[in-house]
Amino acid sequence: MKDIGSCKRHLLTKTLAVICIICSSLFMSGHIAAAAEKGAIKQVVIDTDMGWDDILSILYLMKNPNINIIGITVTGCGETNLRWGTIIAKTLMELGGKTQVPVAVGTSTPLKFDHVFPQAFKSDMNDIMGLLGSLNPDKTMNIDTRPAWKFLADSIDQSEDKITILSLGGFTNLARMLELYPATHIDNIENVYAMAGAVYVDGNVAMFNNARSEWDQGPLYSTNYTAEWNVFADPVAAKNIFDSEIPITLIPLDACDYVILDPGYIEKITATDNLAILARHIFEKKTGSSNEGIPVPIFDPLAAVIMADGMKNYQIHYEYLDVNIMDRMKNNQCGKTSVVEAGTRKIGIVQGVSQVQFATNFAAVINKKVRNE
Ligand SMILES: [Ca+2]
Repeated sequence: MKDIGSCKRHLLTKTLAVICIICSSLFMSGHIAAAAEKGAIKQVVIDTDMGWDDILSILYLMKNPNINIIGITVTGCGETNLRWGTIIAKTLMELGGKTQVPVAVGTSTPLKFDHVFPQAFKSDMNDIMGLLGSLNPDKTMNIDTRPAWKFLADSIDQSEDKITILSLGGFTNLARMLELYPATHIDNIENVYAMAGAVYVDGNVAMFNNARSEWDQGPLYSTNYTAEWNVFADPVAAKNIFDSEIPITLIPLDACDYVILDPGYIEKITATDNLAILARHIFEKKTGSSNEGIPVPIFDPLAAVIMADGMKNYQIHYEYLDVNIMDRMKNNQCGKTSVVEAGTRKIGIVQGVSQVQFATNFAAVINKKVRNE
């Protein structure tokens, strides 16, 4: 029979051991929490053609506490002319007090072909549908001296944390990086989230071309019912990226078609800072005087919200994809993205998304206070 002193000592030892375990697990969970916190903030380069939906995406990301924008790279192969796209990118950073974020300039020349948005449309986008002149930021910044592809390569190579790339305007800048800087440490890319492609649904080239007579550019465009614009703008660049080892998550038209641009978004924006007001005005313009006369998906902001983990529930599956790179004047399918049997690396394809979840998260973030001001 044990004496009472021995029992007490035993109890004390056991209690101390339990306290130690609790302390150490608290300490560990503190470490894990800190690591999770650090890991939760994504280091993002936004590669963009600076259309109306790119701007909405950037405004959302500038206000998103989970995102650190480490640079903007601009392409002139999409919705705006390169010079104006660059001015808009710079103006947005100035407007949000983020003049430390570099803006680097890409190119207006695709790897192959000359598939362009009609200049009448680009001219409307070049001054943000008439809104650019009203933006008067009180701080100014310089443009980065490196071309977009060098900036991308440097950012990927030099970052301690993995880099996330949000691709909103075709793959020209990224493809040039692969071509000119093949030694770039692409294993330091967490993922490329790209609004691009139409995998199981129709594309949007013919639909857009045929929506207005001043946008009609002939049969290369008017017969192309399969390609999505960001791939059509530089099909070879898209093919090269799909054929690479880079991890990719596509937000194609298959997903975007669920989230149609709607005037209902306007009343959800209640914040009154410069960035929220601009977002509100863009929704007003794009559903008003600059509407396309056809149902228009939200496009890029959906990719931004998914990249920023703003939507938890959506369908994604993984396939090898190829891109058609042959132009023809009848039944043109250049830029079509197709599932194929084999390839270098499977690509994540987002399909089913919730319009309600998108709208809720987008409004919640855009109504937050501006950070870093
Ligand atoms: Ca875009």
